[in-house]
Amino acid sequence: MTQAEFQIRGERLFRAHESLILRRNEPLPDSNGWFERYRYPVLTAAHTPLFWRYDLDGRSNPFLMERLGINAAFNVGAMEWNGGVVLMVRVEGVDRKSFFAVAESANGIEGFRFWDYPVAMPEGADPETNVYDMRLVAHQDGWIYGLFCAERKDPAAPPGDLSSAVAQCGIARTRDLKTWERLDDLKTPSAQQRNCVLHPEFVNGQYAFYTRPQDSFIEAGSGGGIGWGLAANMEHAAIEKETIIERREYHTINEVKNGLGPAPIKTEKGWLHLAHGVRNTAAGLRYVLYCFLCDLEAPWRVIAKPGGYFLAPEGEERVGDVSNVTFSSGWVRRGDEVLIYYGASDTRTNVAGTTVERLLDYVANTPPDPLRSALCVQQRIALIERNLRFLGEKRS
Ligand code: BGC
Ligand code: BMA
Repeated sequence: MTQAEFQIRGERLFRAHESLILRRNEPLPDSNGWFERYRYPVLTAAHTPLFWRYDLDGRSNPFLMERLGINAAFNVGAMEWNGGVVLMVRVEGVDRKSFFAVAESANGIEGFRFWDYPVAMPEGADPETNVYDMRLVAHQDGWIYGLFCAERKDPAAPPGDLSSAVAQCGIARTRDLKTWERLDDLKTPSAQQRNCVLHPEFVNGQYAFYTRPQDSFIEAGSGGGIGWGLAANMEHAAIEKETIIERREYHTINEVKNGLGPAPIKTEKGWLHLAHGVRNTAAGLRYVLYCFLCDLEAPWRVIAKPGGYFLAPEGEERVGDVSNVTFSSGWVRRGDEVLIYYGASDTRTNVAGTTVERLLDYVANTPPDPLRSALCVQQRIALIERNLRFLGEKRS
């Protein structure tokens, strides 16, 4: 490659990257009233800075090739930051290892730009192989906590098994999202943990956690669903008693697994939750998002839970490294507005917009899953009768 060609290729790369970041986003025409999806993903692998991937020096990289490729940018934590929005992104290299990096935008729907450096998360005494899916929580105690999955190869796996792992909840805290203090992994009565989330307020003077106990790496097994437990401190957080507050059910959207998404949003009607539910199919696992509401004073008590999913993979979201997956670990409340960030098929990050008022109406007035076809038909007939009566009255 001549110097001139190198130059032209470089300029083209930078122009394309900049126009991707400056691309305007727009809400898609309303679907069913629960939320509006935005047209474009807010983050993809291509959004990561070119200087994270290329060696930009023609002497050491005469072909201007990528030296450290990025595979995906998904499953983000989220919070407000200086009047804008920051996402704590699960960035995955082409080597399959994930790490965390902050991307910031003024309005939360477009213009996300990564900070110059990814997070250099300190390792603990027993270094993990992979970290992913951080939930960011600005806690009442003044710290910003990141809870994430820390995954290590299962030491008990037989020699030929290079897949079995042990998943635990890693914990770190920061004030500026740049310097992180690593704390002990969360201790619970369960063999493994994924999808642990810190409740933003003290409960009875203690730190409160949502957990997701599991027997082994993939199977939730006897781990019946989303758990709840208290810990006296964060430095050596240990939950002695883990109670299941949101159970998996046969033949529902979360029959195989479920887990909390982001930390709940506090409203006057209760704590609003977004979770994921997983079922198995002949085509593999299907991950969808669902909502429920918990009591304001007793956050471990579910008081409303609409039947079925809230958001499921659609269109190109359905396809990616792990297809048929929507997964959320971050949302942001700005006034009445709520921006829901969700990973699509373990590849990219999308956003949907709604409001607290609409979400509260949705959780309060969407009928629960009656768990049997016959009862589902009755539920629907009740709606049809009400509507036909109403339409008849309107006509006469
Ligand atoms: C992957 C996660 C996945 C988990 C369970 C991990 O190795 O990194 O994305 O959720 O396995 O399948
Ligand atoms: C999980 C999660 C996610 C991922 C999903 C689908 O268990 O923790 O990281 O999106 O599997 O692969």
